[in-house]
Amino acid sequence: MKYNFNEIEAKWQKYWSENQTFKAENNSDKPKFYALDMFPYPSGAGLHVGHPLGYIASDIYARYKRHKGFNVLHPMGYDSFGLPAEQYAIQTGQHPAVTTETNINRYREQLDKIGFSFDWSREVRTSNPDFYKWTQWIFIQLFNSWYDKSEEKAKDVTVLIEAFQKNGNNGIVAVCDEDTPAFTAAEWNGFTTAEKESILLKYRLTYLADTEVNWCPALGTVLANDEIVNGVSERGGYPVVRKKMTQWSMRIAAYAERLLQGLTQVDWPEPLKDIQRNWIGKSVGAQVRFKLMDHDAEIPVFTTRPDTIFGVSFMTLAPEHELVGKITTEAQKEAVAAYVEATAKRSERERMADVKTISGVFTGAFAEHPFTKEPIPVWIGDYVLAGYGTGAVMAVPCGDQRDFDFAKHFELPIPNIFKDTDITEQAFADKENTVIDNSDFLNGLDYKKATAKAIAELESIGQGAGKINYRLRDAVFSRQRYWGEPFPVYYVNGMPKMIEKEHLPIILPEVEKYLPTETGEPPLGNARVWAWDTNENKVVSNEMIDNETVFPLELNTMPGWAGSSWYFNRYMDAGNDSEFVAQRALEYWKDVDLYIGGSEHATGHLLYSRFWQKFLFDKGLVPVEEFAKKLINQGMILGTSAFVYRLENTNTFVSKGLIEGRSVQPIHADVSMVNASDELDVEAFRNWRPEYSDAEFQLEGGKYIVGREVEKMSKSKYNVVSPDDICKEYGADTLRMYEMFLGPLEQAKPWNTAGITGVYSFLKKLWKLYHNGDDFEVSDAKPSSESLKSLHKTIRKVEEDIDNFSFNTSVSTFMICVNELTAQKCNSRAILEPLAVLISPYAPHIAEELWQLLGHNESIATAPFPVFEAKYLVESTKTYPISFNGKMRFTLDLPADMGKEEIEKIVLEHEKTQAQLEGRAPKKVIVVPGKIVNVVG
Ligand code: ANZ
Repeated sequence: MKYNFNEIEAKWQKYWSENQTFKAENNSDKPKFYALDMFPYPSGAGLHVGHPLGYIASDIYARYKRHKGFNVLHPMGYDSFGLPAEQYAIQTGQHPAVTTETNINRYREQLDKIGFSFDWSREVRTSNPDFYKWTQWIFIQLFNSWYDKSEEKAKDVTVLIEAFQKNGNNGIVAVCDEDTPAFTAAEWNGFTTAEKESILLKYRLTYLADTEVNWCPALGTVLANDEIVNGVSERGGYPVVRKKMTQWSMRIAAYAERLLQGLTQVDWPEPLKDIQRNWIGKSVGAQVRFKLMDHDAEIPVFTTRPDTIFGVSFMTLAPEHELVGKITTEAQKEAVAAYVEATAKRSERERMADVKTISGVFTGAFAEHPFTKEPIPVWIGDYVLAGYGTGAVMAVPCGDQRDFDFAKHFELPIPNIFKDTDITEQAFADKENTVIDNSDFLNGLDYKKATAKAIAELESIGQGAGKINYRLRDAVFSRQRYWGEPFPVYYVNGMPKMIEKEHLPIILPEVEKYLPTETGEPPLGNARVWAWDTNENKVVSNEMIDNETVFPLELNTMPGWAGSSWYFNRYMDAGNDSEFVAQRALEYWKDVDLYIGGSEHATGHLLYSRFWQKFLFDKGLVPVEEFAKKLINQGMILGTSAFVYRLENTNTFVSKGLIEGRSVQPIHADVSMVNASDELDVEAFRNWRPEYSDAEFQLEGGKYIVGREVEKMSKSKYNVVSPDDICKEYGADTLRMYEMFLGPLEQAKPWNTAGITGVYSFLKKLWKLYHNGDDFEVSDAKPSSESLKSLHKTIRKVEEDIDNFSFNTSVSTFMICVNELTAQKCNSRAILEPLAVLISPYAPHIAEELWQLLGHNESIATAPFPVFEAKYLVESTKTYPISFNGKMRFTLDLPADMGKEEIEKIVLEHEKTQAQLEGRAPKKVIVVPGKIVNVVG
């Protein structure tokens, strides 16, 4: 019987689906294992062979764990809100829900063909109301919570209100303390409801605020920092400008320290952790307040070097700093205004990246040095960022490169406060190891001591304190989009109110147009039925808005990262209609044991979801603080693009070998038109595009040879290979094994379809082992010791490999094993049965088929993993070198457990020994068992 993979694979895919083979149990005595993939955005282009790489790896692991006796949760779903469906809707009028559904169906079909062991009964889609109902609910939980710094924990806002009623905000330690005025209980109780609400908004974990946002006019939306690459939008590459808008924000900055500390608890790749650490950007230093001369105001600055306080010779404010307007003198007004306007046009990133251009303007104002009381000129300069620290610096030109450059440029004084250090040397990196000089009470102290002393002195005069600063900013949570989760929020006199849980989900309304309105409101501004009736508790027509019982609903939607920040919890109990997850399910599954996905989510999804998880943990809603114990970033599969070369301004294409010295333009050709020898199917190329229909070709040796280049696999580069084609031609088992065979999971590697035949032949060879000609045939005879050795070597290596996520090396181990068993003509059931289980995580269809042929009635999925036994690897014979007077003359294979005397006897009787001795009697025979025999004669 031939290895008919098409038939076998279809048969088992049907079997698995009908028998719900991979359905995970929420009530099980087995230990749990949760293997998760980052769920895909279902794009219109479908999957290419790069996409399933991580899914195959996690599937191998999930299947392996089932063989090992675990109850495995291996779910899949769709991150189905997002921009592409919306942009398609803008262009075609097609409802995003419709395109999303079509794309999901296509994804599902493709995934099914690869034979994943997903529990589809738990599928989630972030755009489904039964899912986003709970996203809305979590948003409400965040709104109803504040962060108690004294306990480092989120708490209910009702606790805060009670405290305010009793003691005002005295004794409350919250993130917003610096910009929240102190009030007493009496004052609080005297505030109007609106005043109370606006104070509470400063504490809530999600809050409305006027924030400076990254506005992308072309996309008509706000973008998060991680959605901007090199100053332009990641999607589409459009310019981004800064703009003030009222937006929902998430107080992720409150969790900065815990997000940092939590990294020590998880087994995630070190480079990814580093990216998160840098993004959080912890700096230890001090906040120092400089009094302004001639104004009743202070400039607070954040510095990491309070020890350099006596080196301050000027101060610099960010041009956007709120004091700039107040303190600028008449004489400087014009210059300052012009400078402020010029910087507004530059993005924060541009300003950070630009270290060469030195620019700034003097405000005319002076601050007073906290100790010397000397006047310090106050400048503005765009190297100081408005959004970091306090947006102002104490400039120390002898300690900081940018301050130094600025001082030189504007001829400001550069006082030296370091002992035995020539400041023109610019050894800034090493200033921490120097000793302070010219600094009054800090003289003679090293960096550490001077820092502590400076902070203590600042505290004693009431002008500063130690401070830790984080670069992590609160995350803007509003998007001016249609295809996202609606907020469960309506507005009463401009104040946001939450809709109660019983009335969720608030379903996305229908709109006629998916574009912003003419008045610049987000797309939901086009909805006619988008008002909240507080009597009926339902969404009603806008015409009914009376601002008494019917109020306008929020027009923004949530960002792409909302649903993905908690979906992993939903899989534990996906169908639950009354809770986001039942506590019992959470207690059993707890967290993700293995999470596989791309490293590009380091500062987006993987940070936001850690933040939400910590919040849910604080509220007692989830049992663990970190949602994923282990994470692996799979490397990208690269495409091998093909290029044709067009002679400039002609329709003539020149074969690769003939292009030298000619002026040609390389053009991507679809790789499906090129064979393994890089030869282009010229007819197919002519038919590809109308503009190539009359293309001329200059051939070499009668062929058109294309150029090849390895690039990111992408539809736009025409280098994508579809998994469907591979499955059709070679089968899913071959695809799965080949994807693993390409190289280590974490590394980037080019796809090369030509290499796949090796894996395909291997599976045919495996199939043959179980067959005699056309007939399935295994024997019940005792296996040979060689076969047992081949099998157990393989068990040991494959188990070790899977445990180390080294899937590529297992594939070659299987190849060696099958070659050995073939050479041994092994067809023993005792070998071939465990072999089927061993290979089933990698090639599950063929394994199931063989398992059935071996006489089993149940799926192989939970058959116990073969147990390695070391005894089979013990060598049964030993090759002895036989020496005469120290010179090796020949070798002899003897049983490994043979004793000294017997060895000596056999060696001496051997004809080659007789020939060496030529009748002489040996003086001595030295036998080292297991090693060597030396005859001294
Ligand atoms: C005085 C000083 C002396 C500083 C010295 C450095 C060296 P990190 O580590 O990134 O936190 N700074 C503070 N706020 C800033 C802002 N909004 N824009 C640009 N620079 C700002 O760096 C903190 C240091 O960066 C602070 O310490 C401040 O300069 C500057 F020898 O203060 B330093």
